[in-house]
Amino acid sequence: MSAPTTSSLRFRRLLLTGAAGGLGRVLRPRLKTRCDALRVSDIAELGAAAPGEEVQRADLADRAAVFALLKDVEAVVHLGGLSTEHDFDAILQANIVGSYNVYEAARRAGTRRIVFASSNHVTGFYRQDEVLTPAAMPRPDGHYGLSKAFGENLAQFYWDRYGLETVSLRIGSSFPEPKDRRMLATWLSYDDLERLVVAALAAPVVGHTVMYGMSDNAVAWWDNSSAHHVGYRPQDSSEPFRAAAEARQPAIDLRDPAAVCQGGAFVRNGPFE
Ligand code: NAI
Ligand code: 15L
Repeated sequence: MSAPTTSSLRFRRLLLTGAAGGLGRVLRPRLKTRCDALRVSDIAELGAAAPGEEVQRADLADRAAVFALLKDVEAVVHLGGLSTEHDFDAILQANIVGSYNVYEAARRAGTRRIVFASSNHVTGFYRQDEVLTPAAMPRPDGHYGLSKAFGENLAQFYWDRYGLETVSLRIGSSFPEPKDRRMLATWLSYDDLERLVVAALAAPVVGHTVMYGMSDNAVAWWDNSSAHHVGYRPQDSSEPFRAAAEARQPAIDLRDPAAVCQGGAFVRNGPFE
């Protein structure tokens, strides 16, 4: 049997967690074209199921609910959880216990692969004048970044012990456009996000691969050459937004860690939702 390509990729059942969130709403219709059944889940309201969709609300911290969620699932795009800094107890439930539940349920269900939405905040305390590979030692910039580092370790463990594959995507800043100077380096367009997730699902052999998620930006702090096998080829760039971003933020203060560190404001204990 030949491995799927990004154009022929098709699953029987794919699970999308965090489907009610910003990126979940972007990926929900796009992933639908890649599977017979798209199971969408979130703790929040998800709306009615479209044709070919299964809506299954669940709290990721609820183990029994997550075990039910993974039933007959071939692959998972795991976006669910808290996506900014919070107090540790909240992060513990949604991101740490939540990700453990997803991995353990996936192992029991015989799921083949997970695409895990990690974050650039795993390495947020590196400076903006350092270019990192995914092998750089983690330097999380808060509870949130710590939880994503845990998620990556979980992925490594489930690959080493159980052969469950993961691509951990250290996503930069995936929004309609870069909001400030920092995001000129970290921006990931929604179309490139789709390319990245589809490549991570389609690559024939990944084991546990860690890579950064950014568009083809002129300024970059991350070197993804160790993940060339995933076949992600970004097509967008933040450059057309440069003038607007610089006008919004005319100067940066080099004494401010939030201006100098890759994690931006997260290194100062924010933003909170
Ligand atoms: P979001 O906050 O809009 O979406 C996350 C979703 O997870 C929400 O719909 C929320 O209701 C759900 N959720 C939270 N706690 C839950 C729980 N206990 N059980 C079930 N669902 C729960 O975040 P966004 O921007 O869509 O990000 C998606 C993923 O990508 C997140 O894991 C985030 O950490 C990651 N990421 C996003 C980046 C971005 O630039 N948008 C950058 C780096 C990482
Ligand atoms: C993240 O991990 C967050 O989920 C997102 O909301 C942004 O803050 C992004 O990082 C970023 O670093 O810009």
